[in-house]
Amino acid sequence: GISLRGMPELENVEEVKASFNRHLHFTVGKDRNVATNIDFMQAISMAVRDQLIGKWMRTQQNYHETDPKRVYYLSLEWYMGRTLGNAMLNLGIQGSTEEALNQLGLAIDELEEYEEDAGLGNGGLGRLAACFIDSMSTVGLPAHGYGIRYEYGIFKQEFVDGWQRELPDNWLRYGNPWEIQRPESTQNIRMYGHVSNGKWVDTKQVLAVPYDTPVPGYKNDVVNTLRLWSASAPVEFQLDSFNRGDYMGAVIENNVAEDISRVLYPNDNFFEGKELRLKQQYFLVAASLADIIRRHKTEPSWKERGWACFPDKAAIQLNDTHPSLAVPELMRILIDEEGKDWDESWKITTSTLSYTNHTVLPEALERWPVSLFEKLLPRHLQLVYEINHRHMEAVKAKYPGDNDRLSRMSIIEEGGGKRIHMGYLAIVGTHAVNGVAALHSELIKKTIFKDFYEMYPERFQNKTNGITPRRWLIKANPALTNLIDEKLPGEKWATDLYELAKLKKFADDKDFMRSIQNAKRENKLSVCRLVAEEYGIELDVDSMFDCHVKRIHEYKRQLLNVLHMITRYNEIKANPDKEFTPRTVMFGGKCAPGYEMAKRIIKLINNVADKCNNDPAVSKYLKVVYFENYRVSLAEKIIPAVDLSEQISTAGTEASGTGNMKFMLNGSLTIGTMDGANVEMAEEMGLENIFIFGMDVDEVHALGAKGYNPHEFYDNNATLRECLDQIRDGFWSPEDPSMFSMIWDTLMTRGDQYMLLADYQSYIDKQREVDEVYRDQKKWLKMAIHNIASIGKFNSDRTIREYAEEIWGAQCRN
Ligand code: DL6
Repeated sequence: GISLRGMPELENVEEVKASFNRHLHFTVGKDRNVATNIDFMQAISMAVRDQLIGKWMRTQQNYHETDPKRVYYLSLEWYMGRTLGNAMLNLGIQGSTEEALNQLGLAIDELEEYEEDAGLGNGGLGRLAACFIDSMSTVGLPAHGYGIRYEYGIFKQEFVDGWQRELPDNWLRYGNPWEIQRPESTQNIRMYGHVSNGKWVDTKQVLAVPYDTPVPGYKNDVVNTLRLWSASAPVEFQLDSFNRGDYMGAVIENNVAEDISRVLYPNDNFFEGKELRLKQQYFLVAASLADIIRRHKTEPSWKERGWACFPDKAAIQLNDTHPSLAVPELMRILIDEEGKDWDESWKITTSTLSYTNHTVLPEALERWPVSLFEKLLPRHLQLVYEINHRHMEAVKAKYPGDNDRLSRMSIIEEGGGKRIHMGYLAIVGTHAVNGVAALHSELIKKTIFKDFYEMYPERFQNKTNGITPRRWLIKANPALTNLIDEKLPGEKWATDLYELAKLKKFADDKDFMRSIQNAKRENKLSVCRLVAEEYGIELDVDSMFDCHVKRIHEYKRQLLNVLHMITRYNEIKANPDKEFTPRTVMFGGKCAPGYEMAKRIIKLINNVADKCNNDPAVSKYLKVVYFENYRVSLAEKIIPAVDLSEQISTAGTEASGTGNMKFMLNGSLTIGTMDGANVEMAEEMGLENIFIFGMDVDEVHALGAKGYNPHEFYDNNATLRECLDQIRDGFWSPEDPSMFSMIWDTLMTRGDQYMLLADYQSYIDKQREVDEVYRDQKKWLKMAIHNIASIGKFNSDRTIREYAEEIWGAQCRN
């Protein structure tokens, strides 16, 4: 059972102890008398880091010597969470480290809690990048991640009287033992200015300083690099102010340049067209491309073939359109700096770049105002116009006379202030576009990118998302890991999750079922302790843990879950003698600070929680917990303890979801719609092992076309009407009866965009069925085992191998 954690080896234990002591004394500069837990955490982190360095240097040296095709993953978000536990796991030294610290009277689990999450992401998109980089190392891809080293990551969420309050996430305050600054690889980035005689002049400068973090593969000696750029003002930044003698002013002005990497924009699935955000995007793209090109110019293949070899040696993946300035930037480098002609430059650009789309929501699609773009990047604007001109000519040639199509397909949108459609630019400027689940990849071909699909069908692909089993099973859930290990000895399954299919034969095995049940119970008890300590709420460990964690967004329909809770509350109150299946409904998630409706949804959940938890007649059957500040490290604690996973977005809105996969891997059952990757999960496990309800995409579209009217559902459903009236009339906010009128309005007078009411009854009915199955633990456990055993496809190693093979043309060496 202990094999995956790494058996403590005596030699290793002694070495870890010595290294820990050395770092505590000489790096942290403390002795045991004055060291704090943060000091201990940092000392052990550096001791572990030391074990990565040799493998890291050997890996990079090997890349240089063998000159393989490299993969570059460009992302504005890297939601890494904590590093220490993951590094120990991938190195196979969890056991020895734990033992070493034990001998010194310290507990590794406790020290790990002192590490800040690297919260450089908002949600799914940023966490996907983090899972991908773990997988890229594990499958042995020569890969590099590029991003921004935000000084402040995603804000810390706090509740004040049930309302969300945002606090700055000063994650670097105590230093970051995992990063190494590389000032010698600093890049000079230019912005603003104007174009004169085809030359970009009078630009402002900012320095991009790289910080590298090692990313180990799972027990394979591969260590890749995540390179994050930090903005720094160049000495000459305010030369004219210096010349004017304003020394103090000049130094203070440096802040403006350094603001570029100050803070992550806290929006998930929402485009905010701010100048600073555009600067961040360009900063990442310009620094990364310059760095990539510099590297390739030192490789042997370059000496022979020059630029001709570039597309054979580099594949650059754009994580959504956020880094899609790579298209005009690479063109600018090739034409303006390298003296290439348009056609050759275009060939190199499009064959090197590829683009992943992560959403069809119109409010999330990036459309930069031309005026803003021109101010910051005047030369790039010229190039975008030229790209569009040639693109328009190609459309004309293929569809002569089709002027509607021509204007629909323009990268430059006219009317109401010109805008650049970055999705269109990304499709035109790359050789591959992919969606993130089968349904989503089909949808983009039929909806937002229909015309582009018709013109370039061969560019469109699907790459169904995945998650890393190392963090989300082995690290997060040792109880379940040990059980799997007993049944599937050897470590094959840790990288090949399809191996778990072999567990199907134990789905009816009484002993195995009991072990699965016990493991879940153990995890639930940990969460009970956490909830008791943090919130003073006593949970019933035997109640069904029903969990809805993700960013708060109307399309994800946390409100539909609220309607279910209120329905349940009303039913319990109306039937004081009836017995119900006890539930603990758990929520977690932040909302964008400016998202008013989402803020009210959070407050409503907290008010419902208060009323339920404080009414003994209700709370024995229904408790509600809203976890504050949901983040990667908290997800690792909560997910293994969940019985029921809520994945209830309106069909066609959630591109994939990845939380859905994390729950499935940890033996939770899912209640969900036929949306995103839920569809493929259902396909893998069979409809008999998942609770699917509601309209599918076709039904959603048909209802929209026919004309959706919330009143039809309100008028014909008394229990639904009661819930909605309570929300409108202040039953859930007696202190301010009109508090939730915005919610009523959204659902009843503003058209209920996400069709909650249409799916309400089907959701309630399905929840009844869930209750019934939960009371039949034998059936429940059998379903849970089938979930775990059907997870194979959702391993991010599988996803990455597909990208490598079908988009990047790069070799996985493991
Ligand atoms: O692909 C990762 C993740 C999906 O699992 C989610 O379904 C999707 O909502 C999310 N998309 C975004 C889009 N943001 N922008 N732009 O975060 O991607």
